[in-house]
Amino acid sequence: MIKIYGTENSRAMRPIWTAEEMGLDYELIMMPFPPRVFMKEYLNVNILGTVPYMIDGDIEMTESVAISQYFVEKYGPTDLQVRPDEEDYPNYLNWLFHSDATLTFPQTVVLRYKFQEPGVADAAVEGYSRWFVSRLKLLEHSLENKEYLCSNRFTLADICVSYAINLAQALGIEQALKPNIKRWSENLFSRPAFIKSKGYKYEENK
Ligand SMILES: N[C@@H](CCC(=O)N[C@@H](CS)C(=O)NCC(=O)O)C(=O)O
Repeated sequence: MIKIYGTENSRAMRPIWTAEEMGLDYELIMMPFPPRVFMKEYLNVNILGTVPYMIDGDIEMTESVAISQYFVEKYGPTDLQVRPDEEDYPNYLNWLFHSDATLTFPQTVVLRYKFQEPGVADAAVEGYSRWFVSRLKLLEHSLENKEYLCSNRFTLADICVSYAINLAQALGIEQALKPNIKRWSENLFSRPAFIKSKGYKYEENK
């Protein structure tokens, strides 16, 4: 059975949300954050100590977007996947990579220095918050008169990109909620599969 390791509100939400949308059968192991500090034995499972981590038979993966893409391609067919013969396929790929390499990356710096090591690098919190907000220009522009990012339907691109907006809210980067992004993300965040994936918590001594 598929096994996903995660922590609350982390990038593990991408594959968890995807699995919930697809109705996949999977085992979820929720941990305290960061697990490399509060659950050191996790380093024996994932040498990086990061989440998500996914095991499916002999397959082990560490990247939230790649795991989500693996689910739709391996366990589809599903409309979450935009296929290579669809017009929006290049766009879809671009959004999948953009979601983590361009959007979540600066947020990681904010998370670390705003909440985990406050006072150590306040200028980085300020600078990378601004970096993140300025990188949202493409998203805000692309959502003009559109309900979804690709192919006029809800896809993995919406899941992977909107996770960064969910994280922005958790990090207190309110400038992220530009009008189109706000409308689009509110719609996505009302989906039962999103609500379920956000609700998974670590429970001590469970
Ligand atoms: N690019 C990876 C990054 C994974 C990652 O850094 N996850 C964060 C949580 S969102 C983490 O595990 N941080 C804890 C740590 O670095 O110890 C992905 O998309 O899955």
